[in-house]
Amino acid sequence: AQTPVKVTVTGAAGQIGYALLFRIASGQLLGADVPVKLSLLEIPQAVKAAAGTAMELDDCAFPLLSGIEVTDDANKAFDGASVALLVGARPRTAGMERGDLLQANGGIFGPQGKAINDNAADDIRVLVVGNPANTNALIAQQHAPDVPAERFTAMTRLDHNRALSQLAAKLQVPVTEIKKMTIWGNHSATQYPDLFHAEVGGKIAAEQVDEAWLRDTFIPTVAKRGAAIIEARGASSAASAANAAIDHVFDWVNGTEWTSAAIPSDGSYGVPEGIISSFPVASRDGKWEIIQGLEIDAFSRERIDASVRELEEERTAVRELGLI
Ligand code: NAX
Repeated sequence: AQTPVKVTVTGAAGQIGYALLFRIASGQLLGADVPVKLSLLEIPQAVKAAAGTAMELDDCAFPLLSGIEVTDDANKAFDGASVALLVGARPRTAGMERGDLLQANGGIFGPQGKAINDNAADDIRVLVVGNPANTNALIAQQHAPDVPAERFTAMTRLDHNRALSQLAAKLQVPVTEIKKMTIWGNHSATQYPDLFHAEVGGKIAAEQVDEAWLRDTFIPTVAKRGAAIIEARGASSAASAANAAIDHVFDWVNGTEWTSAAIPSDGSYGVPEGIISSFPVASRDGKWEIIQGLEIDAFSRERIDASVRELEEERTAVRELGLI
């Protein structure tokens, strides 16, 4: 039988953790034939709650789940890990400045990056979900010099899935009719969901909707969907975020022709090298590749540039704070 793959989830006692762990254990993260070992990393105050979730995971008697550990020790949690889902983060609270937010997250993602560097398996793949996800991924990556830089990614798959769903509803087509959707830039309100390369029934999506809807409804609805969920549910997206994390890792490992993921830029499309920005990507042989050769018109250029500028500002800020 295949050796179980170790998957580490941080923030395991949180709401995304609760929606995520059962799906990993049931085989949806890596495939229905891949046994997994789970490692749940939490802060000391939340270890007991995470252990409670571990009891429930036991109670599912998942055939693919070969073991669970719960710990507040990052070195132990990442020891031998092949997949790390970094979900736990310091949220922005009232009155908090961006610098405070980045500082607090630097205190989490710097040490976790080092623990990954020192302990993870050679094939480690990291997905950062905790916000600000792109910059947290950059911080972790910069503390893991021995891990190939491209193994650090951040999640824009939820934004991608939201864009698919909004467009499918508008055009009254199944989501499966939509190809080549792309989210560019930062996982923030500046993100750019691009309909100029997306295709519906083989034709460009932007040509099938009116420009006002695209500009004034579609883009802001996708970009602000997180806030709308909080407003409606009284809590932030959890099951949909967990679902997107599953999609991201599954496609990374098993391959896809086209999706969106925030990966380190190689300079493509004018995005400064090293910045962890969302791109149209394919996954081949277990590696993300930026899809090349797309023509970017002025409308898209302006929006991609604005989001990338925000990422550059975040990178400058974490440099000035000495976090990278
Ligand atoms: P919760 O507050 O429910 O859970 C977070 C958990 O992380 C808590 O149990 C906390 O104890 C733990 N934690 C904090 N610091 C930790 C550390 N140093 N090591 C290990 N665990 C630690 O938040 P939840 O709703 O689960 O959201 C988690 C993160 O996902 C947030 O940063 C949130 O902003 C982000 N999101 C990102 C999304 C994306 O698309 N990239 C969408 C959903 C979500 O908003």
